[in-house]
This record gives sequence, structure tokens and C-alpha cells, in this order.
Amino acid sequence: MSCHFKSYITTPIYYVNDIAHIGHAYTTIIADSLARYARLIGQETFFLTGTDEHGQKIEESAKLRGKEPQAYADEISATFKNLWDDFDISYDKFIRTTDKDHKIGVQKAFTTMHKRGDIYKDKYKGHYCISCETFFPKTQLVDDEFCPECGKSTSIVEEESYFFRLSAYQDKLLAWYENNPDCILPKSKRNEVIRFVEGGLEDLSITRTSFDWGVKLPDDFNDSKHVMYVWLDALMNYVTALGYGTDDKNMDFWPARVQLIGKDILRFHAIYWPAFLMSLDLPLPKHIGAHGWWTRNGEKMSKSKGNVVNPREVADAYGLENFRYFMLREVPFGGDGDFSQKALIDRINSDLGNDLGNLLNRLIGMSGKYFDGRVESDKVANHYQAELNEVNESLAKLEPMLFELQIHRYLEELWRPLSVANKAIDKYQPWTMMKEDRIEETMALNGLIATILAKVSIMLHAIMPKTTQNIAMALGFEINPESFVKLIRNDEILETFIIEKIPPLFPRVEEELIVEIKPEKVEKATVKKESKKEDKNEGVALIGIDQFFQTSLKIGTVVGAEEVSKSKKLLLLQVDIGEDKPRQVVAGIKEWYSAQDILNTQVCVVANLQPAKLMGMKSEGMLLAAKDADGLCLIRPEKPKTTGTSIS
Ligand code: ME8
Repeated sequence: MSCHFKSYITTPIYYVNDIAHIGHAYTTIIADSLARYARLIGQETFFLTGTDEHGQKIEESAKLRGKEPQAYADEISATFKNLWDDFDISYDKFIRTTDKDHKIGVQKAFTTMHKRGDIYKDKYKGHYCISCETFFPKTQLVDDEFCPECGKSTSIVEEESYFFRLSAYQDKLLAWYENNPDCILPKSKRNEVIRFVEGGLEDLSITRTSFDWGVKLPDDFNDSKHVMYVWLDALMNYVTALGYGTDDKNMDFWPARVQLIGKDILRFHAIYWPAFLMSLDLPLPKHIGAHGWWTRNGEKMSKSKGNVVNPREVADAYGLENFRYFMLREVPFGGDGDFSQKALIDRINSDLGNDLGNLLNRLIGMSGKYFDGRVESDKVANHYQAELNEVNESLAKLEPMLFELQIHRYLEELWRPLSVANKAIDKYQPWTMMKEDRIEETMALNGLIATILAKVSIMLHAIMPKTTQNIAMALGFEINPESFVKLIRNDEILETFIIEKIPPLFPRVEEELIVEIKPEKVEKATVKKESKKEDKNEGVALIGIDQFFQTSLKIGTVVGAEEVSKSKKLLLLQVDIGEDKPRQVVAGIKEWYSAQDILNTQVCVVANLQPAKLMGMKSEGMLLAAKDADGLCLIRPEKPKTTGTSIS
């Protein structure tokens, strides 16, 4: 039995500037599986997830959509929560950084760090990437301008700021990594972090004055223009969720057993977070687990390519639990993984269908035919001790693997008992044994298979909760902490039962169930379920209204226009869409409009496109236009409308 009696498991809190995709689902499903496993083995468990709602990025996303940040955060946070609820994610708390208690906790942390002498005020000048909410030294920028992490343009920010004395924690951090070889998993990631910290740590700017949307400093600082740096705010969620700074109600769950993150945010969790905790005199987490990156068909997922995997779509098409199994089995934790329907279908048909589902079907078939469904396991050891030994050996290896985050190996090892069972049927040939009247041996073989299926179901339960409960039901028991102790810990056998026929668990998948929307052929893509007979829609991907509303369309007034001399096609426009300053838009319309034609006219602007660069000029929007054989015309409001009005 493990020595931790309380297991606290966390996911990152996800930004509300985007809806959930397969990457978010991956982290959350791993965490859910660990939490379910911890509960099954009888540990008191607390599983936390939630949303990260402050910062400039969120403020700007809200503004682009013409919404107040709080209203916008409410809306997107709910989409995450709904998805996790629909996915049956067993979180104990869903935290939002806009929760009052969280804000109080962050302020308390700030005060504590300050009292300890870890916070001081100074000036900061640096290159800031809004998308990553991070300052980068000039030496790390790409072409002196672009963010080394996400490639977007950075801007120079000079502000008065409070600083956290990160530099003072360099040695303590190195000692922590040194003395706790498993503190960062996989170990290769720990080595990366050590190298980074050995390179030297600068103090960290932890407040901002250039925007408002964040946790204010505590009142006694009397410094209302500062808000907390979003990463200080966000990281603190892991303890404010337990009551830090308010009622301390669940603080006995701290330190966390496992904090799951993607490799993109390792630096924040493996360097800043432990330093903050040390400053607060709180213990450090047992494991920080950084997983790799999901791509789709070998390509990075991005909205502009239109290849982002929507977890709901996959779960609807292939089954939620099959999808869970696939993600956890397919990729070694820490490595990058590729999502393809082919790989998913292979896992369903082969691992789940052939190895597991068919085994149950074979058992239902044999016990029905020979024994009216009765299965007795009490003579198994008399006839199949070698098989039992092999199974027990495999099961014994499993225990530490999950919490060491060797999840794909755990599943691989868990399939060995299934293979023992399948091989035993082929080897002992129950149909021959029955002909030879070897009834006890045949019954014991069925008992062996049932026992193996029962044990495997228990150990697979955390990953496929409903499916395994169905298997258990067919085998006349229920998966719970008691049956775990009986069948796994104490190696007991299944009591005699009458097998129940259940519908096939993993019907064979014959073809891809989601029609790929190829990025460059969006207009030609079809959606299988909906493409039926509506001629007008044939060949066009149907989208839901919520997808349509993800596009922010605005009435803009062109307040500046000039021709780009080196280009036959481009005009450089300044378009007012009701924001502080006009947007620069580079439009390919010069063949049909002169600068003068378009100046002081109204246009329709797509306002939430990723900025792009055209001939070295930044373009922060796109104009709506229609083009046919006669040429191109701009789409404009029929009557003048207030600049910045949303189009819907
Ligand atoms: O970083 N593959 O939030 P976020 C695998 N708010 N995992 C992926 C992924 C991909 N392609 N894309 C995202 C933030 N993830 C901060 C965290 S915590 C105090 C604050 C997963 O919405 C992965 O877990 O950008 C990654 O770490 C997380 O989503 C980032 O989510």
C-alpha cells in the first residue's frame, strides 16, 4: 500500500480565450484517471481543475468580441465545465480565478511574500509577449522581435513593477531537484529544468500596470494601478482551491501528489511555483508531470489551419471511453502524440475489440453452452497455476506505474493477462475438453478467464469507468474499493456466479467516422451526418451557430488609406472599429478600389483574426468582399452605422 493517504491531483487551469481541444482533454483525462484510481485504492482524494481568467490576453479577447471580460470569462469557463461534466470528469472542485476566495488567497500570498522580504518595487523594461503573458530577454527573441515560444510579435513594455526575488531561490531549487529525483516527470524534463536554473535566474516581475483585468494588490499597499501578474495569480489556484488564505478547509491535502501539465508550461510549474511555495513556507508537490504535445496527422494543430481536434466530436463518434483509452495508451507520457482516426480505430478494433471484448464474448459463449451460464472459479488453481502466476506477476508490476506516470506501460502490462487468457483458450481447447468429458477442467478454464477479466477490469476501471463496470456486471460483481481489496490486494477468486449476456462492448469500426475537413479545402469538405439532400448545403461544411459567433464581425470606417507602391494588389488601410486606435489592415483590393475610393467609407471587418504580415506590414483584420467574374466588390452596410457596431 502506498504511503500517501491523501491524494491531491491537479490539472492546469485553462485560459478562457479558447474552447477546449484534445490537448486540454488529454491532461484532464489523465488527471481524472489518477483520481479515480486513488479513490479505488481507498485513498482520500481531491481532484482540482478550473479556468484561468485574468490577464491582458483575456481582456483583449473579450474586447475583440465586444464583451466585458467577466461576461466573456463566464461564457467560456462554462464551456469547459460543461465539457468536463459531459465527459464525466470526476473533479472535486472547479476553480475560477475570478472566484472571490481565490482573489483573497492570492492577496494573502502577496502580503506574506512581501513580509518575508521576497517582494520589492522597481522599474521594468522588456519585450513582452501578450499571448504567452511573459517577458523575454532580447537575446531570446527571434529576429529581435518575435516571441521564442509562440512566434508572435512582442512589444516593448516599460512599467513600474513589483518583483519577486526569484534569484534568491536558485540554490534551494537546485537542491530540491537534486534531492527529489521524481519531482519532475519524466526525468528528462527534470534535467532540462536543472540546466535552465543553473544558467541563472532573474527576479520576476509580478505586477502589471498596463491593464486592469487582474487581482488587485492588497489594500494596505495603496497602489491601485497594479494588478498581479497572471502567472502568480494562476499558480496560486492550486492552494487557494484548498482554502489557502480563507478557511484553510482542505489544506491538509497539500502538498499535491501529482500536478499534471503540458510541457509548454513546465518553467512556470517547475521553477516559479516551487519558489513561491518556499517563500510561503508551504511544502512542495510530490510530482510535477509534464506531458507532450498532440499533433493531428503529423501537423501542429491551429485554428487557422482548421485542424484542431474537437474532443467532443471524437468522443461522440468513437465513444468517450474508447477515446480515453486511446489517448492514454497511444503515447508514452512526456512524448508527443499524433491524433489520427486510423490509429484510434486500430486501438478500438484490436486492443479493445479483439483482446478484451472478444474474450468476454468467448466466456459468455462457452459458459452459456456448457454450463447454462454458471461460472465457478474454486478449482482454477488446481489446473491453471502457471497461468495464474503469470497474471499475478503482471498485476504486481502495475501498482507503482500509474503514479509514476508510466501510463502507457501500465496499459501495456495490463494487456498481458488478457493475452494469457486468450492463449489459454487456444491451448486447452474447451470444446475438445468437453468432448472428452473433462468437465471440471473446462469449468476451471472458464473460472480462470472470468478471474482474469475481473482483475483486468478493476485495474482498467480508472481509465474506462463505465465499460469496466459493465464487464463487472456481466461477471456478477461491482468494482469498488472492497472488490479491489478482495481481488487485487488479497488475490481472492471470484465467487460462483451466473454470467449475464451483455451487448458487444466494442462494435467493430469499419471506416473513419469523422470526415476530415482538409485545411486548404474547407469549402469542399462535407460533414457526413448532415450532408443529406439539402442541395444548397451539399459540399459545404455545416457549422453550429456558436461556431459562427466565434467570428467577430464589425462595422469599420476607413480613416486612412494609401497604396502600397511595390504591390499591384495591396492597399494599406487604417480602419476604425470603435477601439482606442484604428486597426491597420492590408487589403488585396487595389485592382478594384483606389485609396481615394475607399477613404471615409464604411466596411465590414473580421476583427478577431490572428494578425498576419503581408509584405512586411502587419495586418490586423480582414474586409468582407465578394468576387465573381465581373470583379470584386466590398460588402458594406446598407445605411451608415455607428463605427464598431457588431454584425451578426
Ligand atoms: O497555459 N497537446 O492554459 P492553456 C497537449 N492558463 N496538451 C495541450 C495542447 C496540445 N496540443 N494544447 C494545450 C495555460 N494543452 C495556463 C495554465 S496553470 C496555473 C495556468 C494542454 O489554456 C496542456 O496541459 O493554454 C497545457 O499545459 C494546457 O493545455 C495549457 O492550457
